[in-house]
Amino acid sequence: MTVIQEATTHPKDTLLRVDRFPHIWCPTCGIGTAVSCFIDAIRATGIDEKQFAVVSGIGCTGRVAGYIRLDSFHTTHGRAIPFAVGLHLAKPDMKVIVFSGDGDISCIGGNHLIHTARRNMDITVICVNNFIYGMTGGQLAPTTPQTARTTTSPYGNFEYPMSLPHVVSACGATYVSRWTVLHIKRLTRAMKDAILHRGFSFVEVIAPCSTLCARKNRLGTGTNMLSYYHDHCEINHEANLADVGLDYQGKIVCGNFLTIEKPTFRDLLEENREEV
Ligand SMILES: Cc1ncc(C[n+]2csc(CCOP(=O)(O)OP(=O)(O)O)c2C)c(N)n1
Repeated sequence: MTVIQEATTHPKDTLLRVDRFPHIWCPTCGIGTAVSCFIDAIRATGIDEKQFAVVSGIGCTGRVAGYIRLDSFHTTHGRAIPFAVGLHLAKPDMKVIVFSGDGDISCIGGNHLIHTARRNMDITVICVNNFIYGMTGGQLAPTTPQTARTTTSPYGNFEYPMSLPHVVSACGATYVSRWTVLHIKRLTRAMKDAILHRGFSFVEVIAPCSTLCARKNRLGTGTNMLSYYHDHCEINHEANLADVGLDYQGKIVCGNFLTIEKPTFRDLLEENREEV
Protein backbone atom coordinates (compact mmCIF):
# COMPACT_ATOMS: atom_id res chain seq x y z
CA MET A 1 0.00 0.00 0.00
CA THR A 2 1.37 3.43 -0.92
CA VAL A 3 1.47 5.81 1.99
CA ILE A 4 1.11 9.41 0.91
CA GLN A 5 2.85 11.75 3.29
CA GLU A 6 1.75 15.31 3.47
CA ALA A 7 4.64 17.74 3.03
CA THR A 8 4.93 20.16 5.90
CA THR A 9 7.70 22.23 4.41
CA HIS A 10 8.69 23.40 0.97
CA PRO A 11 12.32 23.37 -0.26
CA LYS A 12 12.17 27.13 -0.74
CA ASP A 13 10.79 27.81 2.74
CA THR A 14 14.16 28.49 4.30
CA LEU A 15 14.78 31.49 2.06
CA LEU A 16 11.19 32.71 2.04
CA ARG A 17 9.66 34.51 4.99
CA VAL A 18 6.49 32.44 4.83
CA ASP A 19 5.53 33.87 8.20
CA ARG A 20 4.79 37.08 6.28
CA PHE A 21 2.39 35.38 3.88
CA PRO A 22 -0.13 35.87 2.36
CA HIS A 23 1.91 38.06 0.06
CA ILE A 24 0.44 41.06 -1.75
CA TRP A 25 0.88 39.85 -5.34
CA CYS A 26 -2.18 39.21 -7.52
CA PRO A 27 -3.03 35.80 -9.00
CA THR A 28 -0.88 35.12 -12.12
CA CYS A 29 1.44 38.06 -11.40
CA GLY A 30 4.96 37.25 -12.59
CA ILE A 31 6.88 38.52 -9.56
CA GLY A 32 6.49 35.27 -7.58
CA THR A 33 8.13 33.29 -10.36
CA ALA A 34 11.00 35.77 -10.47
CA VAL A 35 11.47 35.32 -6.71
CA SER A 36 11.39 31.56 -7.05
CA CYS A 37 14.11 31.71 -9.73
CA PHE A 38 16.08 34.10 -7.53
CA ILE A 39 16.04 31.68 -4.59
CA ASP A 40 17.28 28.88 -6.84
CA ALA A 41 19.96 31.19 -8.23
CA ILE A 42 21.17 32.14 -4.74
CA ARG A 43 21.49 28.45 -3.87
CA ALA A 44 23.18 27.63 -7.18
CA THR A 45 25.99 30.13 -6.49
CA GLY A 46 27.09 27.96 -3.56
CA ILE A 47 27.85 31.16 -1.62
CA ASP A 48 27.00 31.28 2.07
CA GLU A 49 23.55 32.85 2.48
CA LYS A 50 24.95 35.21 5.12
CA GLN A 51 26.99 36.86 2.37
CA PHE A 52 23.93 38.22 0.54
CA ALA A 53 22.04 41.46 0.93
CA VAL A 54 18.87 42.24 -1.02
CA VAL A 55 17.75 45.82 -1.50
CA SER A 56 14.37 46.88 -2.91
CA GLY A 57 12.70 50.20 -3.60
CA ILE A 58 8.95 50.78 -3.54
CA GLY A 59 6.31 49.01 -5.62
CA CYS A 60 4.93 45.49 -6.00
CA THR A 61 8.40 44.19 -6.92
CA GLY A 62 9.81 46.35 -4.15
CA ARG A 63 8.11 44.02 -1.68
CA VAL A 64 10.56 41.23 -2.56
CA ALA A 65 13.12 42.28 0.06
CA GLY A 66 10.48 41.82 2.76
CA TYR A 67 9.68 38.25 1.74
CA ILE A 68 13.27 37.02 1.48
CA ARG A 69 15.08 35.54 4.47
CA LEU A 70 18.40 37.21 3.78
CA ASP A 71 19.77 40.52 5.00
CA SER A 72 17.22 42.68 3.24
CA PHE A 73 16.39 46.35 3.03
CA HIS A 74 13.24 48.08 1.84
CA THR A 75 14.34 51.56 0.82
CA THR A 76 12.57 54.69 -0.43
CA HIS A 77 11.17 54.91 -3.96
CA GLY A 78 13.96 54.95 -6.58
CA ARG A 79 16.74 54.79 -4.03
CA ALA A 80 17.48 51.06 -3.92
CA ILE A 81 20.57 51.40 -6.14
CA PRO A 82 22.36 54.16 -4.16
CA PHE A 83 21.52 52.34 -0.92
CA ALA A 84 23.01 49.15 -2.41
CA VAL A 85 26.12 51.01 -3.56
CA GLY A 86 26.73 52.30 -0.03
CA LEU A 87 26.28 48.80 1.31
CA HIS A 88 28.66 47.36 -1.25
CA LEU A 89 31.35 49.98 -0.54
CA ALA A 90 31.09 49.40 3.20
CA LYS A 91 30.96 45.59 2.89
CA PRO A 92 32.79 44.68 -0.31
CA ASP A 93 32.73 40.95 0.47
CA MET A 94 28.95 40.83 0.41
CA LYS A 95 26.91 40.06 -2.69
CA VAL A 96 24.58 43.02 -2.94
CA ILE A 97 21.51 42.59 -5.12
CA VAL A 98 18.89 45.18 -5.99
CA PHE A 99 15.52 43.58 -6.77
CA SER A 100 12.96 46.14 -7.87
CA GLY A 101 10.49 47.28 -10.51
CA ASP A 102 10.93 49.05 -13.85
CA GLY A 103 9.30 52.26 -12.59
CA ASP A 104 11.38 52.31 -9.45
CA ILE A 105 14.65 51.65 -11.25
CA SER A 106 14.24 53.48 -14.56
CA CYS A 107 12.02 56.43 -13.66
CA ILE A 108 12.53 58.00 -10.24
CA GLY A 109 15.72 55.92 -9.86
CA GLY A 110 16.88 56.37 -13.46
CA ASN A 111 19.86 58.59 -12.73
CA HIS A 112 21.19 56.15 -10.15
CA LEU A 113 20.85 53.33 -12.65
CA ILE A 114 22.89 55.02 -15.36
CA HIS A 115 25.66 56.31 -13.11
CA THR A 116 26.06 53.06 -11.22
CA ALA A 117 26.34 51.22 -14.54
CA ARG A 118 28.82 53.86 -15.74
CA ARG A 119 31.02 53.24 -12.69
CA ASN A 120 30.85 49.47 -13.18
CA MET A 121 29.92 49.18 -9.53
CA ASP A 122 30.09 45.55 -8.47
CA ILE A 123 26.40 45.03 -7.66
CA THR A 124 23.58 43.10 -9.35
CA VAL A 125 20.32 44.72 -10.40
CA ILE A 126 17.32 42.48 -11.09
CA CYS A 127 14.52 44.53 -12.59
CA VAL A 128 11.05 43.07 -12.98
CA ASN A 129 9.63 44.90 -15.98
CA ASN A 130 5.83 44.67 -16.10
CA PHE A 131 5.65 47.85 -18.25
CA ILE A 132 3.57 49.75 -15.71
CA TYR A 133 3.46 51.17 -12.18
CA GLY A 134 1.70 48.19 -10.67
CA MET A 135 1.36 49.14 -7.03
CA THR A 136 -0.01 52.63 -7.47
CA GLY A 137 -2.82 51.87 -9.89
CA GLY A 138 -1.29 51.22 -13.30
CA GLN A 139 0.25 54.51 -14.43
CA LEU A 140 2.53 54.92 -17.43
CA ALA A 141 6.17 53.92 -16.85
CA PRO A 142 9.25 54.78 -18.97
CA THR A 143 9.05 51.21 -20.26
CA THR A 144 5.39 51.31 -21.35
CA PRO A 145 5.33 50.47 -25.08
CA GLN A 146 3.79 52.91 -27.54
CA THR A 147 0.02 52.53 -27.96
CA ALA A 148 -0.38 50.56 -24.68
CA ARG A 149 -3.19 51.78 -22.47
CA THR A 150 -2.54 52.62 -18.86
CA THR A 151 -4.42 54.65 -16.26
CA THR A 152 -2.55 57.76 -17.40
CA SER A 153 -2.60 56.91 -21.12
CA PRO A 154 -6.24 55.94 -21.60
CA TYR A 155 -6.02 56.64 -25.35
CA GLY A 156 -2.74 54.75 -25.73
CA ASN A 157 0.84 55.75 -24.91
CA PHE A 158 2.47 57.95 -27.51
CA GLU A 159 5.89 58.29 -25.79
CA TYR A 160 8.92 56.31 -26.98
CA PRO A 161 9.73 53.65 -24.37
CA MET A 162 13.09 53.09 -22.73
CA SER A 163 14.91 49.88 -23.59
CA LEU A 164 16.63 48.88 -20.36
CA PRO A 165 19.30 46.51 -21.80
CA HIS A 166 20.27 49.18 -24.32
CA VAL A 167 20.48 51.93 -21.70
CA VAL A 168 22.56 50.01 -19.18
CA SER A 169 24.93 48.56 -21.77
CA ALA A 170 25.47 52.00 -23.32
CA CYS A 171 26.24 53.37 -19.86
CA GLY A 172 28.84 50.73 -19.02
CA ALA A 173 27.16 47.66 -17.49
CA THR A 174 29.35 44.60 -17.93
CA TYR A 175 26.69 41.87 -17.69
CA VAL A 176 23.26 42.27 -19.31
CA SER A 177 20.52 39.73 -19.90
CA ARG A 178 16.78 39.64 -20.46
CA TRP A 179 14.39 36.74 -19.89
CA THR A 180 10.69 36.39 -19.28
CA VAL A 181 9.19 34.56 -16.32
CA LEU A 182 8.37 31.75 -18.72
CA HIS A 183 12.10 31.01 -19.11
CA ILE A 184 12.53 29.62 -15.60
CA LYS A 185 15.79 27.71 -16.14
CA ARG A 186 17.39 30.38 -18.28
CA LEU A 187 16.32 33.15 -15.95
CA THR A 188 17.67 31.29 -12.91
CA ARG A 189 20.96 30.71 -14.69
CA ALA A 190 21.18 34.36 -15.74
CA MET A 191 20.54 35.50 -12.16
CA LYS A 192 23.26 33.15 -10.93
CA ASP A 193 25.73 34.37 -13.57
CA ALA A 194 24.86 37.98 -12.78
CA ILE A 195 25.49 37.43 -9.07
CA LEU A 196 28.83 35.74 -9.74
CA HIS A 197 29.82 38.39 -12.29
CA ARG A 198 32.38 40.98 -11.18
CA GLY A 199 31.06 44.40 -12.09
CA PHE A 200 27.66 45.95 -12.75
CA SER A 201 25.27 43.18 -13.77
CA PHE A 202 21.71 43.73 -14.92
CA VAL A 203 18.93 41.17 -15.43
CA GLU A 204 15.66 42.37 -16.93
CA VAL A 205 12.76 40.07 -16.12
CA ILE A 206 9.73 40.50 -18.36
CA ALA A 207 6.67 39.68 -16.27
CA PRO A 208 2.90 40.03 -16.54
CA CYS A 209 0.99 42.55 -14.46
CA SER A 210 -2.22 40.61 -14.73
CA THR A 211 -4.41 43.05 -12.86
CA LEU A 212 -3.52 46.35 -14.49
CA CYS A 213 -1.41 46.02 -17.63
CA ALA A 214 -3.31 42.98 -18.89
CA ARG A 215 -6.75 44.26 -17.94
CA LYS A 216 -6.31 47.78 -19.34
CA ASN A 217 -5.19 46.27 -22.64
CA ARG A 218 -7.64 43.36 -22.67
CA LEU A 219 -4.81 40.83 -22.77
CA GLY A 220 -6.45 38.26 -20.50
CA THR A 221 -4.71 36.90 -17.42
CA GLY A 222 -1.05 36.40 -16.62
CA THR A 223 -1.43 32.90 -18.00
CA ASN A 224 -2.50 34.31 -21.38
CA MET A 225 0.53 36.56 -21.27
CA LEU A 226 2.84 33.59 -20.65
CA SER A 227 1.35 31.98 -23.71
CA TYR A 228 2.08 35.20 -25.58
CA TYR A 229 5.71 35.05 -24.41
CA HIS A 230 5.88 31.47 -25.62
CA ASP A 231 4.80 32.48 -29.12
CA HIS A 232 6.67 35.79 -29.41
CA CYS A 233 10.03 35.38 -27.68
CA GLU A 234 13.10 35.15 -29.82
CA ILE A 235 16.33 34.05 -28.15
CA ASN A 236 19.34 35.82 -29.59
CA HIS A 237 22.39 36.12 -27.36
CA GLU A 238 24.21 38.03 -30.11
CA ALA A 239 21.45 40.62 -30.59
CA ASN A 240 22.54 44.19 -31.20
CA LEU A 241 21.41 45.91 -28.00
CA ALA A 242 20.27 48.93 -29.99
CA ASP A 243 17.64 46.65 -31.55
CA VAL A 244 16.09 44.92 -28.53
CA GLY A 245 13.52 47.62 -27.73
CA LEU A 246 10.01 46.29 -27.10
CA ASP A 247 6.95 47.18 -29.12
CA TYR A 248 3.41 46.71 -27.89
CA GLN A 249 2.57 43.06 -28.65
CA GLY A 250 5.71 42.69 -30.79
CA LYS A 251 8.45 40.11 -30.44
CA ILE A 252 10.50 39.96 -27.25
CA VAL A 253 14.19 39.39 -27.87
CA CYS A 254 15.71 37.54 -24.92
CA GLY A 255 19.24 36.40 -24.23
CA ASN A 256 22.44 36.68 -22.28
CA PHE A 257 23.46 39.71 -24.28
CA LEU A 258 26.66 40.91 -22.71
CA THR A 259 29.46 39.65 -20.46
CA ILE A 260 32.64 41.67 -20.41
CA GLU A 261 35.47 42.05 -17.95
CA LYS A 262 36.46 45.55 -17.00
CA PRO A 263 37.92 47.03 -13.80
CA THR A 264 35.21 47.84 -11.29
CA PHE A 265 34.84 51.08 -9.34
CA ARG A 266 36.64 49.49 -6.40
CA ASP A 267 39.49 48.23 -8.62
CA LEU A 268 40.09 51.78 -9.83
CA LEU A 269 39.77 53.13 -6.31
CA GLU A 270 42.42 50.70 -5.05
CA GLU A 271 44.66 51.42 -8.03
CA ASN A 272 44.63 55.11 -7.26
CA ARG A 273 44.60 54.92 -3.47
CA GLU A 274 48.38 55.33 -3.00
CA GLU A 275 48.60 58.38 -5.21
CA VAL A 276 45.53 59.99 -3.72
C1 LIG B 1 8.80 59.72 -3.63
C2 LIG B 1 7.65 58.79 -4.04
N1 LIG B 1 6.97 59.06 -5.17
C3 LIG B 1 5.98 58.24 -5.56
C4 LIG B 1 5.62 57.16 -4.81
C5 LIG B 1 4.47 56.30 -5.25
N2 LIG B 1 4.89 55.03 -5.83
C6 LIG B 1 4.98 53.91 -5.08
S1 LIG B 1 5.36 52.57 -5.99
C7 LIG B 1 5.41 53.48 -7.42
C8 LIG B 1 5.68 52.87 -8.77
C9 LIG B 1 6.23 51.49 -8.74
O1 LIG B 1 6.32 51.02 -10.03
P1 LIG B 1 7.29 49.84 -10.45
O2 LIG B 1 8.66 50.10 -9.95
O3 LIG B 1 7.14 49.63 -11.91
O4 LIG B 1 6.78 48.64 -9.57
P2 LIG B 1 5.59 47.59 -9.68
O5 LIG B 1 4.60 47.99 -8.63
O6 LIG B 1 5.03 47.64 -11.07
O7 LIG B 1 6.29 46.28 -9.39
C10 LIG B 1 5.13 54.81 -7.16
C11 LIG B 1 5.08 55.89 -8.19
C12 LIG B 1 6.36 56.90 -3.63
N3 LIG B 1 6.11 55.82 -2.86
N4 LIG B 1 7.37 57.73 -3.26
